Amino acid sequence: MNLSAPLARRHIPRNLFVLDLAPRTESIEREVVTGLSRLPKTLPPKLFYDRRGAELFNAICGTRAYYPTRTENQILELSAPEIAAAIGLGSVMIEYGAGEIEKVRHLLQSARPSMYVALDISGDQLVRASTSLAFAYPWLSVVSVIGDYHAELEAELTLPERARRIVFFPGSTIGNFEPDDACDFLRRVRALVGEGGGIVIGVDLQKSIEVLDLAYNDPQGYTAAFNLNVLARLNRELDADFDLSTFAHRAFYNTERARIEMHLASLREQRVRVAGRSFSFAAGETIHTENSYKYTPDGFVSMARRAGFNASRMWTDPARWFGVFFLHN
Ligand code: AVI
Repeated sequence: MNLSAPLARRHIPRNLFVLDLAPRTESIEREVVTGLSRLPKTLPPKLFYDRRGAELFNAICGTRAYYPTRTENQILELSAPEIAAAIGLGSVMIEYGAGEIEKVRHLLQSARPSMYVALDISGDQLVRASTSLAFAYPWLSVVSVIGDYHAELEAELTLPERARRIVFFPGSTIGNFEPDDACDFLRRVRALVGEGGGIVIGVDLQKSIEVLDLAYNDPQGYTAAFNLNVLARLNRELDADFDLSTFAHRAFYNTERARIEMHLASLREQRVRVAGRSFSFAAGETIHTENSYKYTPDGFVSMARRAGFNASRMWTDPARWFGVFFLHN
């Protein structure tokens, strides 16, 4: 993306700064080849979010079956004044996985941060969404960083020294991390926000298997298309030859591990070429594409404690399907 081109520049508001720290294709290739060489085969969930994947994810969020988005939005809307009071005025807000940059809008008016940093792997969507945010909030300094969770923000960006740092991590994306990685992520957030800082984080809570299974098998088929789109992406970007009609979406709740698992099942025995290598699939063999862990409030708070946060507060909905936590010291 060449943002310095005159045409592009004219559409970038003055209060927006864009930084591209996206992982290069070579590193994606390495991760894909490693994942497909494992048994069981895996692919990293960040591959979901190319342009089409981001569109499909937005479609999922709008379905009746996928309750997390609307439930979290309701919590944020109802509790915005309390959450904003907990955050305090004039902070630097850093949102990981900002996507369409919608949820933070619930908090901006009352928390009035001095700077908002949005980080997301899906560059086109991020630039479009942060441009519209910067136009809508001309008083706010907006920085959009194209990159994944490992982007070294502080090495690339000078954050204001004295403002309180608040990470905003809605959507229960923490559920897509393995529990140890989730704890490490919270530890890194704690180091980034420092003494006095905190994190507002959305967490999907444990509930009935029927509700969970339906959320990842929506009747419209958006989740299936989202899952299969990964193979279309590999065909395009890594010169792969997956025949999408020979793979099927599978999603189910694993009760023992308290997680939804998403897989792509090969419907027949076959060989597929990816990045110049050949991978064989038995009939029924799956590629494990995502885990989405579901927490209990106590389980999540004890993980936050292990990560070093010693104070927490939770806002939830009447059915206690979703929790928005504020963790700080
Ligand atoms: C982004 N993440 C929190 C979603 C989830 O629910 O785990 C991704 C998703 N996968 C299928 N549907 C939604």
